[in-house]
Amino acid sequence: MNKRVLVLATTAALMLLACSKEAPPPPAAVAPPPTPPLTVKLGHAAPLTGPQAHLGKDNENGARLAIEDANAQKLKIGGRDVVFELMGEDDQADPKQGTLVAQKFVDAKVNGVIGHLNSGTTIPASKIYSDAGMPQVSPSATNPQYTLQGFKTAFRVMANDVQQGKVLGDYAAKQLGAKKIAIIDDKTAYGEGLAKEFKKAAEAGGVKVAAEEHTDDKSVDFAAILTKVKAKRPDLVFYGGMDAQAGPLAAQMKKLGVKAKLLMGDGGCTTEFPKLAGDAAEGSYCSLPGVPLDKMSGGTAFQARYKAKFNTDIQLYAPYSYDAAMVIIEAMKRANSVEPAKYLAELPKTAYSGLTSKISFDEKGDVKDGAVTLYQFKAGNKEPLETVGGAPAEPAAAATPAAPAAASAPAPAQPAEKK
Ligand code: ABU
Repeated sequence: MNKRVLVLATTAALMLLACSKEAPPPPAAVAPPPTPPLTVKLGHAAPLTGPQAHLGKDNENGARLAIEDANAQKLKIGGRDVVFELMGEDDQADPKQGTLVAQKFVDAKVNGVIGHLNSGTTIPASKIYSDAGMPQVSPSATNPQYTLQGFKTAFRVMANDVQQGKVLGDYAAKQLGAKKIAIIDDKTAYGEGLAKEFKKAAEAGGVKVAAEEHTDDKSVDFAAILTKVKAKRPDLVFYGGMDAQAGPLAAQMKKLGVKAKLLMGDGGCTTEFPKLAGDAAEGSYCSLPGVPLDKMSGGTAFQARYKAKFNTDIQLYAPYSYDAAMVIIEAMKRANSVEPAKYLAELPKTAYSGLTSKISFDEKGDVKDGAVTLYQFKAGNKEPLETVGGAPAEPAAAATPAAPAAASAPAPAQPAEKK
């Protein structure tokens, strides 16, 4: 090998060595793992055991349908995909249990609360939510006190009992022509409160209250009360309480020969009432805040969907529970945040064309233009008689702030300043 060949071979070998030491090509860029969706928990509280379990389940079912619809929208809030989840709790319609459930929701850092069902639980729980800055929308608690406490966190989507009691009292005096009546209530925040408002309006209409009796929300034997009532020979009995008592009360009125019309508020205006009362339900009257289901925007379709999914009929408040959940979700969308401290400011600006009505709130957090409908039970079904107040629902399910509609229902007492 001559010198020239040797140089060339050495150079080639060195080049090969250099090439083999070159850094390997960088690995292909790996996409970062996708950010998981943000889970947004909504608390729902209602009695899921005991005599009102069917109503509590009805409320919960309504909220579940709302969450199903919200999740189908594949929402992005605050730049994150969100998934809504319901945390359902049983407050047993018991005020003390209601406060325990409220504290549980606060400790679990839920993003908002739908509930509670009963005024007796909603009112004490509302203080806990207020202290925690937790938005609360009740679908069904109708005692006026709930929104008279001045809590910035408290809202409801149905007319209250100042409105309902007035409609019932007027109806007893004018349409039913009652002259002498008996009033029975279950001593709960709801039953007693509604009876008080009913009495005020009935007396203003010239009706004489001949008897006032009280039971509770667990009793089913009313013989002693009805014996006293019968002795007064009333032409109408008003019952303030829920269907679990109203049903047996109606049956026992018939059995004992109390020949008076029976008039009830929303607590007795349920699918369950005629099942409990049997043929004594026939001709009974009741009221329900809001318009009849078939007058709601999408009410008939909601009813069919509810039945298909849960294999049972709507009892009472499921559409309101649906709207309560949607009002919270729409406020989160407008605030672009699921944080209670941020979206709470949007709730008073609600102008949501919901299932039950066009929902906006007055300065207390009560729904504006709340309607009340009167019904009569005929052949096991409640048939609408007339609707007082209310604004027509709109078909769109969007929520943009709009000019407040004028209130038409009787004005309740002035609230404390919202705090
Ligand atoms: N609105 C009647 C049932 C719920 C309540 O206690 O107010």
